[in-house]
Amino acid sequence: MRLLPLFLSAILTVALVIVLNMQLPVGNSKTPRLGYFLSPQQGFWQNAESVATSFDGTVKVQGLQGKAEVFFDDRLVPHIYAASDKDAYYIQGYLHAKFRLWQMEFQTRVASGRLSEILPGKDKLEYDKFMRRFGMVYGAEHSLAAMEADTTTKAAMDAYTAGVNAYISQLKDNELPFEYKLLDYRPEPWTNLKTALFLKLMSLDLAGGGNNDLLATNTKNFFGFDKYKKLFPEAVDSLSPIVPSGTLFKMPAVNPAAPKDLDSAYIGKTTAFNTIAPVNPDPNNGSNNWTVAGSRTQSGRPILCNDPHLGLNLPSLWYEVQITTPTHSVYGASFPGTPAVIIGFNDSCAWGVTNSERDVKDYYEIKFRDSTMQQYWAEGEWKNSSFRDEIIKIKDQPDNIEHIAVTGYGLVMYDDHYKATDSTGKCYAVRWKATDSSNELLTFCKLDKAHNHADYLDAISTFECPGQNFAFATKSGDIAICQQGKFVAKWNRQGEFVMPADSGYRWQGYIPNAENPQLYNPAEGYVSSANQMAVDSTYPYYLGSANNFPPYRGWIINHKLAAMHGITIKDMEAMQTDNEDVFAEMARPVLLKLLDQGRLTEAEKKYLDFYIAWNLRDDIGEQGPTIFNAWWDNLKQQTWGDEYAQSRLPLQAPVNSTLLESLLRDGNFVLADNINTKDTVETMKDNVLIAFQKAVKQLAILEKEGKLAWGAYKDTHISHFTKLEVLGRTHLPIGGGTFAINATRSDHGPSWRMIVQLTDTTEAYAVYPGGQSGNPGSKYYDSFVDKWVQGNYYPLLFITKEAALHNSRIKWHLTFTNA
Ligand SMILES: *C1O[C@H](CO)[C@@H](O)[C@H](O)[C@H]1NC(C)=O
Ligand SMILES: *[C@@H]1O[C@H](CO)[C@@H](O)[C@H](O)[C@H]1NC(C)=O
Ligand SMILES: *[C@@H]1O[C@H](CO)[C@@H](O)[C@H](O)[C@H]1NC(C)=O
Ligand SMILES: *[C@@H]1O[C@H](CO)[C@@H](O)[C@H](O)[C@H]1NC(C)=O
Ligand SMILES: *[C@@H]1O[C@H](CO)[C@@H](O)[C@H](O)[C@H]1NC(C)=O
Ligand SMILES: CC(=O)N[C@H]1CO[C@H](CO)[C@@H](O)[C@@H]1O
Repeated sequence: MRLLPLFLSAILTVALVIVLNMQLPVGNSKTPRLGYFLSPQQGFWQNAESVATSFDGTVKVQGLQGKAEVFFDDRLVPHIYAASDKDAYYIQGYLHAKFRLWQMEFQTRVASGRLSEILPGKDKLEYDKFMRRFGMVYGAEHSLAAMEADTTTKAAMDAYTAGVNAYISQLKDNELPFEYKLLDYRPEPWTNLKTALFLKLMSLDLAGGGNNDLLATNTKNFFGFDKYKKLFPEAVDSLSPIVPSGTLFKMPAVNPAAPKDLDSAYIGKTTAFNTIAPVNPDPNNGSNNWTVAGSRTQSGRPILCNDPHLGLNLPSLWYEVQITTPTHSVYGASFPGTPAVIIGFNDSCAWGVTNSERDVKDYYEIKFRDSTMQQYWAEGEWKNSSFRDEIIKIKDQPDNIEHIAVTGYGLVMYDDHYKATDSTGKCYAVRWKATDSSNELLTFCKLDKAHNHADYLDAISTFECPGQNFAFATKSGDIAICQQGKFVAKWNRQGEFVMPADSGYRWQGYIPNAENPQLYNPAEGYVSSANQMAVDSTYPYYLGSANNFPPYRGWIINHKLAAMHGITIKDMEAMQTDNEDVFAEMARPVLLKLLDQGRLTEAEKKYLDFYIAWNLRDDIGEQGPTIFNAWWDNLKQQTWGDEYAQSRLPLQAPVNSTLLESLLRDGNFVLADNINTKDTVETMKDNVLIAFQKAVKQLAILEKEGKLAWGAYKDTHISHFTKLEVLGRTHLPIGGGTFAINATRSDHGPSWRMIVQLTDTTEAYAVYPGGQSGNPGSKYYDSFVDKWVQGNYYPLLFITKEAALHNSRIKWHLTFTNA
């Protein structure tokens, strides 16, 4: 019952959070039943789990093909031994529900725009509308059809759903997860559609790249296309791509033609758009992964490393599991909400996944004939639209109906009823690849069973959206990487801005899988990806503006790997938690060159000295990263804040690499002048000085507050979904940063660190910032956090059933039999 004091303080906070964040009406009958929440028999007290809780037992269920055994190890990782794949997925569903039910359900509620049912409030309704109009449910329905048309994935989902529901049906009121009691609702039955919705939520989160069409359109209109191109270039100088420069690419199979009216109808056209999509995935939802071949390792066998960087939440996005059936045996990270292992290894191979950041959604301007939206103008004629009504149920209130027009250019997301923009009556449709039918689950079901490179290629071949980099290695010594997805073959800058609904602007075709960026046993002896552009500019297809692809982590990983030999697991651990800040390293010489040090006061010089003395690592106790961040942020503001302040509409800002590379080229930047000073023309020298002086003022305050050291300044935390502070872990003492391989920011970072060495006996290590249980009253709620904070790993136990019976790390035994 270690969490009792925590819960006492939680009660006070709960009331506040409900009032402040959840905006429930206060003091009337609609507040949650606090009496129920506090009741000793039913309420949250029942969720506290004793440290000595046993997970032994026998569960009677229906529909298993055979008896199944689950052995939990000392970290509460289940090792599932089942008579068939179906049984294993059934038990995986049961265990996901047993340990993570609220999270699974809540995430699919978010995905399907159903928050208002449990949490009324204008902000929740806005969120729900966004999800519906963006096509989350529409897309999930299409994917579900594809997943159910395939016998493998249909069987996996059916079994998984039955397993989740078996748990829900056995759940007693007093055992309901804490969050249900807090928010006063009950779980509903799981469905295959919910699994599809969960996967769509991942597509949305990982579709960070190219998500700024509306902002980019405003920005292009505000500056004009010529200046826009300088602010948002197509290439970066410091790129170290996944496929090495100099690789010869084949002639492209698809040659998209740019429309003839490009200048008048697209690039030069101005359309004001003042809405920003309320849900913008973090552009840093990225990751690192790399694989080194036996030629570079001490063991002579490949090592694969993966750490997907995502938002840090408790409970974690991941749930660790081993699944063993007569057809396969696999270990790794799974998604509560989805059957199979997503990132992991088996006896033959290991794989990891990172985000491709490619642009998979585009917006079209739609002109309707009248307000009924029944006909829209496209390709020189009036075309009929169809409709989709999305009914949003609101707790204790009448339903809200979103009447959404469906066009040949996608769902009409923005119209007169939703964030209407200008008086011209124009509407905007969104064409999102994830709303097409595709079967991403099949990829993971097949990877779990893969033995060799051919199996891997077959497994990933059906993966369409969101594009991912799949890193791969086998015991036989193969290494590979592929940026896989069904990517649209685009003409230059297609889909960067809102497009007219006309044939030349449609998606004209897809890049064949064989032409996706990929490597198989390259001479370099390693493959890696870290969200950078996958290829250089000789690749025959347009990838999207360089804005979407941060180059720095990829640069440092490739440079380090190229210099390493005799690599061991310890080397890889050290590299995954490496804090070298390569962006700061590239920036320091040019910043110091541009800074007129003669004009600094003594007080300012003090901070400059700290900065010069900095070892260029984002280590926890360093002051340099804080000084650099403050300086750089002020520099951006000083450089373009004046121009951006003049816009009535929201704009998109250039990325760090664009400014830095411009400085490195000629010490200049296109927006250097301060347009508010009419008589003088400022240069970047002026901006660098003013920015430093402004930064020092902020730094002096930080220093007084004791926050000059990087760890204190960055203040990493892991929040519970409800943002209840007592349920999260705050003020974590860790280093790392956006540009370091150790990409830990304040609320974002490596979500599953895994290292697998493919020796005869697989050696695998991993850690994630969470714990196996979603119950805040359990000791396993956050049991891995400290290890993760220290940058350490757990050795993973991948064992046969016979070995499990005698292994000292196995603590509990749960048997499943048919009732
Ligand atoms: C590999 O890197 C890509 C980004 O290039 C990222 O999307 C993916 O999650 C990474 N995979 C691993 C296993 O870290
Ligand atoms: C991606 O980033 C957003 C914004 O930071 C965050 O809310 C979301 O949880 C991230 N996605 C995942 C899967 O962590
Ligand atoms: C469009 O709808 C109108 C009436 O709603 C109908 O008369 C017409 O045949 C439809 N056109 C097409 C191409 O379906
Ligand atoms: C740009 O650089 C600043 C450091 O000054 C950093 O805080 C920010 O996260 C960077 N932006 C991106 C998108 O990486
Ligand atoms: C890297 O990040 C981890 C947290 O994930 C942190 O514990 C560790 O201290 C960092 N490494 C270094 C060298 O700071
Ligand atoms: C630890 C474990 O379960 N190993 C199994 C991995 O899969 C192979 C078959 O592909 C089995 O032979 C191993 O026993």
